[in-house]
Amino acid sequence: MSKMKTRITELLGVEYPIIQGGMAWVAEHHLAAAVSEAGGLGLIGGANAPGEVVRDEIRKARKLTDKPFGVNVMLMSPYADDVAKVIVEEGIKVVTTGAGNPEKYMDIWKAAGVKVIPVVASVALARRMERHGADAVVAEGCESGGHIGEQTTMTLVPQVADAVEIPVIAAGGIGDGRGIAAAFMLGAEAVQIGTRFVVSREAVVHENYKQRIIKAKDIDSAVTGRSHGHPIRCLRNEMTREYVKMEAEGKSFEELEYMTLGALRRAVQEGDVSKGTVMAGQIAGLITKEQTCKEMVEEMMAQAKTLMKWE
Ligand code: TUI
Repeated sequence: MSKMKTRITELLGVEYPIIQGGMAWVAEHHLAAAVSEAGGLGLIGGANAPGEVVRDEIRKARKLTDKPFGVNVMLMSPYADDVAKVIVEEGIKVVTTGAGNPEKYMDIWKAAGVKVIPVVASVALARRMERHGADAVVAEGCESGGHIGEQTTMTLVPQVADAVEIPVIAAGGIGDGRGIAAAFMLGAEAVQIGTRFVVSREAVVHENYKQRIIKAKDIDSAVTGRSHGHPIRCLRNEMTREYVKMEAEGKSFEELEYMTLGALRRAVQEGDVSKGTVMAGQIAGLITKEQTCKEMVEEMMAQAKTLMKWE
């Protein structure tokens, strides 16, 4: 299949305008390497892991691929400072950030020649990131799984594309070639895909978690934590029902946090998809089978190219 050139494919040195989401517990070295090998940009998710764990993941990914891959820094992590340093020490060339404002790391990353791509959920943060030297932004709508903002992808992407000169990567609700084509129509020059890659053959994720996504219907998505300002999108289950009940009863942030502590790891690694947190985007209902990352990328790109009449 012919390449698809945009400012993002040039910036990242990748074949296809697809980057992988930096999903906590899911985006480890096998997945990152597989997405990069498929011609996209794989990412290791720093999540809440200490710097040394991320360093180890980077080194393991390097053994699996010679292609470029990046690291996602979850800015609410207590180890974000450490991970930011490890990225420089390990010579990583691309960073995406989530759940915060990465300004304080911009100087060290730029000085080390790292391409910085903050994930934003608003026009204001996109503008601010551009002023601080970001190379691109991911405009992530609330269709995404995990920690979300308020705007939908349909409304956020064109507004961010109009507000900044740097290239925009669309995220949230994209799971096939139609979503990619739509994102390009909105002004994006690449897409970030999360949920579909969770069910990839290479993702080291418990089979129950993959099956829960594969079986999900359109309306199976829920958002917990809105009342205390940390909205998290995941699939409905016993945990979300109990959470919503406790939220309605006005339970404190601490009590709610305690309930979800470790719940994502329990779902991803142990397969507890009833009491664990099954983070996934609203596009889960569209995802019907496990495939390799290469099959996914090629299928999506072929469909997008036909729709956009690209050669
Ligand atoms: O970061 C994500 N998605 C995530 S992070 C995550 S791990 C986690 N676990 C428990 C609690 C919180 C997080 C799971 N999913 N996506 C990128 C994203 N960033 N979405 C929204 C934002 C965001 C929101 C507010 C970025 C910046 C922001 O404000 C920053 C500021 O200071 O203005």
